[in-house]
Amino acid sequence: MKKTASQFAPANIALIKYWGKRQSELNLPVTSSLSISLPLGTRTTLTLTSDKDHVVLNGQEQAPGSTFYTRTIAFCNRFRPLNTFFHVDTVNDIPTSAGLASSSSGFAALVLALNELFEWNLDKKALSILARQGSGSACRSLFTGFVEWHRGEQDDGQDCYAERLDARMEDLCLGLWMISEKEKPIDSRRAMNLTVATSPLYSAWPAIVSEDLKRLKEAIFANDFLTLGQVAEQNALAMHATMMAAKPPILYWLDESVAAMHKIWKWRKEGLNLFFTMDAGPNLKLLFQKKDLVPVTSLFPHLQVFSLFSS
Ligand code: 2P0
Repeated sequence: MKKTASQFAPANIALIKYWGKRQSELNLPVTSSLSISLPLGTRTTLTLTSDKDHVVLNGQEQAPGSTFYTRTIAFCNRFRPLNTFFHVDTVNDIPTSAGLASSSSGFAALVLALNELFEWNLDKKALSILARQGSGSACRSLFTGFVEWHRGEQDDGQDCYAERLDARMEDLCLGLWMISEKEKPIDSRRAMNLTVATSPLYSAWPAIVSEDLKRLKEAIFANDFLTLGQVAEQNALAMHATMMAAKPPILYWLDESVAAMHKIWKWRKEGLNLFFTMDAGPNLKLLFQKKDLVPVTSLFPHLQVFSLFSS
């Protein structure tokens, strides 16, 4: 056992969304999903102390009882040695709770840091299974590139893990179009549970995902950007449709989100290969190819652009 450990994990953006659990305790999803990792993410430094637990997020001490403190310490408790306390220092280079998947990189970085601290030497599959128990989408943040999270069949979740797809799309770019960094009105965990419990459209979701996942994987392996963009955009809209039909309805979009969608559709009609995906928040993630960087950034000034496979 070491005294301190520090690890980084990338944030990931789902192209085929995870929306709904078949079992909440272990975060077992109703469907498989597929993501792309960003160069941004979370660095978590763990130190064992004899003092008391401390959780620091982006330089700010978190109050015991706050959601972030409670979820982090509950996870650490599973591995706590006798008479030992954790100092958890987490730095996100993406806004926390802005629908930019910071809980995904957060739990992945925490699991990687625990693995280093306690010298478990677990493989990526085992780490992915552990990270999933902190937050479902975290299991995809153990990897770079395209990542598939397998739904699995078992009740114990041992076949429910993520793995990297052996494929690249060299010219793929993702642009973050920030509309609001404010805390969202309902967190994604509650929103997905409410959707499963009350949305009459949810029963259509598993079949949508299985068809979209098949088409997306074919597109990735064929280096077919247009199909990738189309499928990712349709899948995101279908997810949002299921939640709009929940009772009460869940709508993360703001006026500016809808305006951005119309702008994208207008320019696509004019021949620009630009698509979007959206998560549990008002911000858009634009998908395009490197060759279109100039027209896309002139339409969306101050877009934060990531070239996903270039390094
Ligand atoms: C995703 N989201 O696939 C989807 C799309 C949000 C929209 O995974 O309850 O924080 O911790 O398993 O992983 C966000 O949900 O939920 C999420 P829990 P999580 O990225």
